[in-house]
Amino acid sequence: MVTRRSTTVYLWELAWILPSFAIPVGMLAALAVAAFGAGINVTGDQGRIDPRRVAEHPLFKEPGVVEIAPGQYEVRMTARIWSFTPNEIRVPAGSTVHFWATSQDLVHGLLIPRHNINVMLLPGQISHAQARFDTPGEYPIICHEYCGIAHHTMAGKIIVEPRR
Ligand SMILES: [Cu+2]
Repeated sequence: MVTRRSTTVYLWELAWILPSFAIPVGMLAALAVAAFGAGINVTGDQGRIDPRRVAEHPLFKEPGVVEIAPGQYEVRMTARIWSFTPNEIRVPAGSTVHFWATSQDLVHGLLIPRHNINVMLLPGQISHAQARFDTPGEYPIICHEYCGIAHHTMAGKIIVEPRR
């Protein structure tokens, strides 16, 4: 007598097993695209400093914009109620800007719309993020962590000048 083996069970198993492989593989691919393709990165542990002595730290002694290499700029930024220092940044189009920022008092945010900058600024925690500015124009720098009564006034701007 020949016993017929039904394949139905295997098909159902496959129907569950395949997505259980495909979903994590798809998520891993999305992560790789976000990290390496779109340049989305999370800030790592760039170090902690005493928030009361931010002004003494070599990185934040003189907040401002420094050209570190051709087309590469470093912004050393401090945040406090309710302002960013510097609050106006000028770079030529095509620049990569490395932001080093920290907060001197409470939790602030550093958000630059249409760019991959979305950082929480914690008191005494050094944050780092970088973005490329290719299109000339004016981009707002926004504090997007509620930081008190005048939170809505806490803003700055990045002016991307046409390439000379
Ligand atoms: Cu703020």
